[in-house]
Amino acid sequence: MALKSKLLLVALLLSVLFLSVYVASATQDPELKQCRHQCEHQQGFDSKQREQCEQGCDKYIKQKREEEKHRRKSEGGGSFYPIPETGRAQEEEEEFQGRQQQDQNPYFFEDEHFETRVQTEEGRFQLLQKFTERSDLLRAIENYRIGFLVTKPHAFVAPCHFDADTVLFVFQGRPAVTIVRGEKRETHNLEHGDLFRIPAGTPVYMVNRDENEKLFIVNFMKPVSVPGEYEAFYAAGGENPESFFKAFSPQVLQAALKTEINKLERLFGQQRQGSITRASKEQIKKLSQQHGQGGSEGFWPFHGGQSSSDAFNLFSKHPSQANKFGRLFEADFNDFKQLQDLDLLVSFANITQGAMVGPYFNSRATKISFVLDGEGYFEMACPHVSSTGRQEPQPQPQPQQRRKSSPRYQKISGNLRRGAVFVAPAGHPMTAIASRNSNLQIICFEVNAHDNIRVPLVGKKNVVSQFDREAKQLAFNVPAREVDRIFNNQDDEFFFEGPNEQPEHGRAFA
Ligand SMILES: *[C@@H]1O[C@H](CO)[C@@H](O)[C@H](O)[C@H]1NC(C)=O
Ligand SMILES: [Cu+2]
Repeated sequence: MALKSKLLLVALLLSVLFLSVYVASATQDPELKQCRHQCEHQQGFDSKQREQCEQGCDKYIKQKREEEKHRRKSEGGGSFYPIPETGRAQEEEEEFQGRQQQDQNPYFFEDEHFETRVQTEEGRFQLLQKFTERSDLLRAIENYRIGFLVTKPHAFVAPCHFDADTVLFVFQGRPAVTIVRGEKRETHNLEHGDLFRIPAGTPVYMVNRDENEKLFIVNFMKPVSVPGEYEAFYAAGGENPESFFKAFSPQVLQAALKTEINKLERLFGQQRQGSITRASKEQIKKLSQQHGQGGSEGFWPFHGGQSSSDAFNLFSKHPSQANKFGRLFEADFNDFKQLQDLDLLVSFANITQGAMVGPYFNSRATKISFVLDGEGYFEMACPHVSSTGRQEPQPQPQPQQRRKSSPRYQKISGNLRRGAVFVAPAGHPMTAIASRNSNLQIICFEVNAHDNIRVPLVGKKNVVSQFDREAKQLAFNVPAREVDRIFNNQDDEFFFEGPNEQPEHGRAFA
C-alpha cells in the first residue's frame, strides 16, 4: 500500500517534469517569432535599431540552441562523428523553424554570426563562428577561422600571441606591425593591399599610424593547438586584458621573476582599458620605426622598400583578370612564399558597379569570401541542401545509399555588404553581382589551392564551348549549333555586364 502510493507519487513527479521540459522546448519557436515580431512593431525604431533588435533575438535563440545541444551531448546521446543529414541534425533543423531559411543556406554569414572577442573605445576584433558550428557541409574548412579588426586612427593593439597561423590583409589604415621572433624584433609598416603572415605563437603588437583613417584588417587563421579553436594569449596586461601570468601561483611567479609579490600585484593590476587603446603621436612615431633582422635600435637601412618576405602587396602585381567590369588581383605561393604551407591563395576582386563575376567553379579549392566594401548579392548552385525546405520534408538519402535520380541543385544566395562572408566549396558553380550603386570589393581566401583550376562556365573560355560537337548535341539534346550560339555569345572573360534587374528572390538590397 505504502509502496504503491510512493510509486504513484514518483510517476506523477516524473510526468510533471517531463511536461515542463516538453513545454519549455515547444515554446522556443514562438519565442523567436514573438521576439522578432516585437522588434518589427516597436514604435520609434529606425531600420537600423530594428535590425539590431532582430539580431538580438537571433543571438538569443542561437545561444539557447547551443545550450540545448550541449545538454543533449552531456546526456550521453551525442555521437562522436557528425551525424549525416538524417536523424538528429534534421530533428534540430525542424525544431527551429525560425532559422529555417538560414539553415538552408549554411554558406552565408552576416553580423550575427560573428563573435566580438575584443571591444574597447578604440576598436574591436570580431571572429566568425566556426564553420562546422554552422553546418557539417563545411567540414573541408573546419580548421580555418576568419576574423576582422577595426580600430580608430592612432590605436594601439596590445602584444599577444595566438595559437594559430595568421595571414592578415590590410584594407584600410596604415598599421605598423611588430613581431618578436627569438631575440629579434621586427617592425613592418604595412599599407593598403598588404598581406602579412604572423606565424603561430609569435608575439605581435601593432599601431595604426594613420591620423585620419580607421584601420580595417581581415584575418585568415589556421589554429594549431585545438583544431578550429582560436585564442589570444596576453603576456602584458592586468585585469583587461588579463595577463596569463596571473594564472600562475603567486609563489611560483615570485620565484620565477625574483620579485616580491606586492610589486607583481601592482604590475599585473593596472591595465583595465582593454587590449585596444590609444597611443600618442610620439609613441606612434617610435613604434613605427622599422627594425631590421638584427633587432638593433635605429633604422633598418633599407626601410621604405618591402625588404621582408613576411609581407606582399596584392596590388603590386598586374591583375590576373581585368576589364571594365572588374579587376582581380591574386597572390599564390609563387608571389608570397608564406602562403605555401597554408596551401592558400589570396585574391581581391573589385567588381564594377552593376557588373558580375562568373559563373565559374573552383576545381579543388574552397573559397571563403569576405566583403570589404560595396553591396550586391551572390548565387551558387548546391546539390547538398534540399530544395524543398519545410513544405515537403523528404528523407535525405544516406551517404551509402544510391540516389535514384540525378542531383537537384538548390539556389544558394545572399545579399552582400561589408562584413558578409560566403563560402563556395570546390566544384560549386557560383557568381557574385555588384549593385548599381557601388563597386563590390571582396577579399577571398582559397584553401586547398594547390593544383586548383578556375573553370569558367560562361564567357570567352567557357568549358561548355570546349565540348565536342557530338557531346553538346547528345548532352543538351539540341543541335550543337544552338549550344554554340548561346555559349559563344558572351565575348568577355571572368567579369561581365550584370543583370538589368535584381532577381525576384530574397530581400532587395539598397
Ligand atoms: C576598385 O575600383 C574602383 C573603381 O575603379 C576604384 O576607385 C577603387 O580604388 C578600386 N579599389 C581597389 C582596392 O583597388
Ligand atoms: Cu553543396
